[in-house]
Amino acid sequence: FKPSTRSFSIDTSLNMALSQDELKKMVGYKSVDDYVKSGMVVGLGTGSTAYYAVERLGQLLKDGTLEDIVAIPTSIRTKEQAEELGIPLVTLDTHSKLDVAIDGADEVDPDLNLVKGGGGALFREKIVEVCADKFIVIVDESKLCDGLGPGFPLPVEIVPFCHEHTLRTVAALPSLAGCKPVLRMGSSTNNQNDGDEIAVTDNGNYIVDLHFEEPIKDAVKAGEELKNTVGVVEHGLFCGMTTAVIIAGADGISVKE
Ligand code: ABF
Repeated sequence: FKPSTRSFSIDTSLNMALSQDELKKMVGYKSVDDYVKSGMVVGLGTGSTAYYAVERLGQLLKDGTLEDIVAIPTSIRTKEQAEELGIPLVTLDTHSKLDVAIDGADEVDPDLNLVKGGGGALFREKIVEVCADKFIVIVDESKLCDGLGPGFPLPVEIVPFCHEHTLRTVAALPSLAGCKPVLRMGSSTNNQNDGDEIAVTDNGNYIVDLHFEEPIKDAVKAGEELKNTVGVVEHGLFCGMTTAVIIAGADGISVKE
C-alpha cells in the first residue's frame, strides 16, 4: 500500500514564511471545506490543529454555508469549544455512525499509520474515529516520519489500579522491546511529564508514554499486544484507519490518501 500524494501550492506571492500555527489553521479549515457537507454527522478531534477544524465548522454553520450538522467531540475541551461555537452536539449512543471525523496526530508514517494521544484524548478519539466512514487527519509537515516511535513517545491509557504493574507489563511486550515507559505527570494534555501529580484523562485513567530509540517494527502487532494486556484501556497507535492526511508545509498543502 503506497499512498498517493496530491499537492496544491500556497500563494506565496507575499513571500511570507507561514508560522506553524498558520499552517495548522490552513489544514484545519481545508479539512472542513473539503470533507464536510450539510446533513453530516461529524467527529471533532482534539489538539491545536483540530481546534481550527472546529472553529471553521462553527463559522460555516453560523454563516449558513452548512446546515443540519451534528457533531461528536473527542474530549471535554473540544466539547467546550464546540458548545461555545453553537455546534449541535450528540454522542455515539444516539449516533453510532459518522460521515467524517477530523483530527490531528503526533506522527504519520508512510503508510498513514499514526501515533496519537499527545493531547491525552486518544481513547475518545479512537472510539469516535473507528465509527467514521472517513477519517481525515490534519497535520503540519513536522509530524511526518519514516517510522513510528522515536519522533514522539507512544501514549497508552491504563487503569489507575496497580498502574506500576501494568506499566512494567507493557514495557516488557515483545513488539515494544527497548521502550522506556514514563508515567505522564502534570496535565493529561501534555506529555512533558512535568508536575508532581499523576495526569488523569477525561475517563479517569492514567497515561504511560513509551519512549523509543528505534522505530516500532510492526505497529499493528504492537497494537494487538497492547490491547491484549489486562490494565490497558487503549493505545495511541491508529493503524489502517486513515482515509486522507492533509499536510501543510512551508511551500504548500498536500493530501496523501
Ligand atoms: C490529538 O491531537 C492527539 O491525539 C494528538 O496528540 C494531537 C496532536 O496535537 P496538535 O494538533 O496540537 O499537534 O488528536
